[in-house]
Amino acid sequence: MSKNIDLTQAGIEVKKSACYFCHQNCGVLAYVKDGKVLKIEGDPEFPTNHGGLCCRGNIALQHLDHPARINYPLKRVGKRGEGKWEQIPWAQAMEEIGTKLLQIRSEFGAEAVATAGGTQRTDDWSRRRFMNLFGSPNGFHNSHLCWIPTFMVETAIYGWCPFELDMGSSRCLILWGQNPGAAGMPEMHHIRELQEKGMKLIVIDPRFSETAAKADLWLPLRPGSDLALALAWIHVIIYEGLFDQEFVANCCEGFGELADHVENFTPEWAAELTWLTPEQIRAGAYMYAMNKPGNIQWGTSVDQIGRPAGSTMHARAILRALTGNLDAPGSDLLTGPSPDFLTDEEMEANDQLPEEQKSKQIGSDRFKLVTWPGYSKIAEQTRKVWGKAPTAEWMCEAHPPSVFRAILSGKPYQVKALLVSATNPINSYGETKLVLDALKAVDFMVTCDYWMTPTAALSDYVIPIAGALERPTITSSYGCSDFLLASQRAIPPMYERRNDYNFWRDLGCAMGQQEMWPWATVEEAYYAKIAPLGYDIENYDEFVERYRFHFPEREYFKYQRQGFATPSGKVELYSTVLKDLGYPPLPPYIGPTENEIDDPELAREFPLVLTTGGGFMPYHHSEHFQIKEVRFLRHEPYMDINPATAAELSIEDGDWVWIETKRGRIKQKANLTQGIHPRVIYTQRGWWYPERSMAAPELGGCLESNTNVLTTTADDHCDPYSGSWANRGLLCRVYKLNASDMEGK
Ligand SMILES: Nc1nc2c(c(=O)[nH]1)N[C@H]1C(S)=C(S)[C@@H](COP(=O)(O)OP(=O)(O)OC[C@H]3O[C@@H](n4cnc5c(=O)[nH]c(N)nc54)[C@H](O)[C@@H]3O)O[C@H]1N2
Ligand SMILES: Nc1nc2c(c(=O)[nH]1)N[C@H]1C(S)=C(S)[C@@H](COP(=O)(O)OP(=O)(O)OC[C@H]3O[C@@H](n4cnc5c(=O)[nH]c(N)nc54)[C@H](O)[C@@H]3O)O[C@H]1N2
Ligand code: SF4
Ligand SMILES: [Mo]
Repeated sequence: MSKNIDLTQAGIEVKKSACYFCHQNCGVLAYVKDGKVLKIEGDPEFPTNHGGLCCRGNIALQHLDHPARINYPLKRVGKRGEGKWEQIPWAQAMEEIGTKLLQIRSEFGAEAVATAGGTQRTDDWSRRRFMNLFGSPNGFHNSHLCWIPTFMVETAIYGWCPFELDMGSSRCLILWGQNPGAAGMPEMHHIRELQEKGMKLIVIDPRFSETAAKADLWLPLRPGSDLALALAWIHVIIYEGLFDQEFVANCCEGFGELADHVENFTPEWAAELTWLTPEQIRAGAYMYAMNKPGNIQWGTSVDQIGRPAGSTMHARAILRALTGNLDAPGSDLLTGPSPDFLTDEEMEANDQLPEEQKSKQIGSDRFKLVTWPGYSKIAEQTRKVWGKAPTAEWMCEAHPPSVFRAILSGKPYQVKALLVSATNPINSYGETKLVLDALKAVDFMVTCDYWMTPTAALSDYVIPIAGALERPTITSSYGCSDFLLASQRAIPPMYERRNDYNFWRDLGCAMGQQEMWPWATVEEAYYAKIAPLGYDIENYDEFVERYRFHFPEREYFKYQRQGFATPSGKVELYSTVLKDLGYPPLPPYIGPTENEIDDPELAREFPLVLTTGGGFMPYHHSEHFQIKEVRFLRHEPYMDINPATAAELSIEDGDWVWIETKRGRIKQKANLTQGIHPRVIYTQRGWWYPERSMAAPELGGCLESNTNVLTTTADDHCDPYSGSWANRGLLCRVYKLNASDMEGK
């Protein structure tokens, strides 16, 4: 917008909004006249994107009033999945849904109602609040695949999880299964600047990803074998004397036991398991341990490797501690939850959920870390030191695959209703056929979304949700970081769309929860959240306009003053929290969820190693497939295969191929690339075809190219600590489509 025009005189307001199409939440300026957004652009003053927006951020206006958006509450009138809907008023929808949920509660108990969520996109503390007041412990997300297990393992070991890296003076950054080159562009820009100042970059990724291409050291390991690498690094750092002797002596418990434990985990031992050479393994350990301070950035991969995930997180956490890269300038910071504003946990009303109901949380008998048993233990420690607990929504959840199984089997008890908000489980949860069966079988389902997704299409009610430009946002990692960034609505919600907050509040009020929902709007709730900051402001919008951010003063080495939030007050290399929960106190070696060494017979049938997902441009999970400006950029699904492997299988570049695991098969097109090991296959995630019929059984072609048909959620494939399931490090086979398969292609 030209700087020469007097915007006020022209009747144009500039609103400080944010993009919500990925976690980066880039700052957006929205130019609004007469209630209409005329134009958007990146906010040049925003600290992360500095005015830039990616191809998704740039289509916010097309998203706002896209013809396929759901604008009014829809009530099913035909059979489930038939695609026949009646438009009803918002209040009627809340009334009817509320009545049904109360009926279910009186007949089957509150625990018969579950909620499913996705990655962090909304004010999920309000969902938790609703569930606590209703009395059900069975809320869950697929964030089991996305940092939550990492957070809880690390918090068990050193009392918080460093999700804030102090990279400014870092000399070495490890991106462990992380690819900001495609999944976090603003962060990638920052990393490139730091590399220019001399920071070394290590990338651990089986693919020669956008980020691996910029690394000083690229470690292309076998998918799912991260644990062997981490254990071998611990071995090298201890036995070659590279550890920080002072930090270990003063701040860590269990070093002697750890040294004994890793004695045989040599680089030579790990080489066979990781497909790296002992020299590559040593080079990584040397680079990290000898270039201090350094960081290990979290990436989703380790949360997604299933069975060895928890142990891998433990081993990775130990690496930070051994090198003293914790809470020191330039290293990984233990910030704790904000003491200055109300965290999400303080908005959740967790004290309203009776103990008896907590004990019914599905999966908490087996997967203890991210359910009430582990959460309570960890929250008790963090409260002592930080004065606050981690967010319970996300960190304390029912085990999703077990809830889907409960719907189908009635065990441990019947689950009758599922409230789905901000997720498309058919595409993004594991083992799609299980999810699909459960969604078809559940008695009552409500979905809150922008679009008629395959999941929404199977629902009894679909609730229209307001998008990024229609809602205020507070960005604060899973509701428990020490900083916040605040943005405002550009315009009020269009049509009968509402924010997710209003859905949970209005539903709660329709069921008698009025007294517990004092804030009529999200802005009022946010104002309550930030009021303790003590700014001279009258309302939330004023905070956004005048301040927009709250970044506390950095304080390093806080543990010297307050200790670590663990039972001993030290970093527990030997973890008593894990031990008390029945898990190994030191990280045992566990092979990839499916692998050629433990199961050679399976490997004969499925000789290739599969890794699924990894964010890729232009999509965000299963979103944006209906927006032509985005779809145009990549209109068909692709899997990566090495040309040598493709030649053996007579596959040419661009051929449609089947990718098959024990769970099922899907079609994607072959992308022949040297950037992947000859024994590894990488599939794209998220794919469905909104242009096809959304009625069952087609449901937008949701099984055809959907990589989660291939993944596994069997109990013994899940991480025993957290229950996260396996998307990476599986066994598969690949073959060309035959003539009859090609119909319609
Ligand atoms: N195989 C495999 N599976 C994976 C992954 C992988 O790498 N491989 N990655 C995992 C990861 S890291 C994550 S985070 C999850 C993501 O999983 P999900 O978050 O479930 O992602 P989506 O499938 O895109 O579903 C999100 C839905 O929410 C809607 N939506 C967006 N914003 C809002 C909002 O504000 N309110 C409401 N009510 N709806 C909204 C979108 O339209 C979309 O339909 O997937 C996981 N699944
Ligand atoms: N474009 C785009 N950006 C996104 C998203 C998106 O869907 N699309 N999703 C957002 C979300 S919710 C999240 S959580 C972040 C996640 O972003 P990241 O943490 O970067 O994780 P991914 O992109 O899932 O995977 C990163 C890399 O892991 C590699 N990898 C695969 N298997 C393994 C393995 O077994 N071990 C190791 N070490 N590496 C492996 C993949 O090749 C990939 O390059 O991205 C966010 N940004
Ligand atoms: S989708 Fe693009 S513009 Fe939007 S927050 Fe993510 S990186 Fe920023
Ligand atoms: Mo994620």
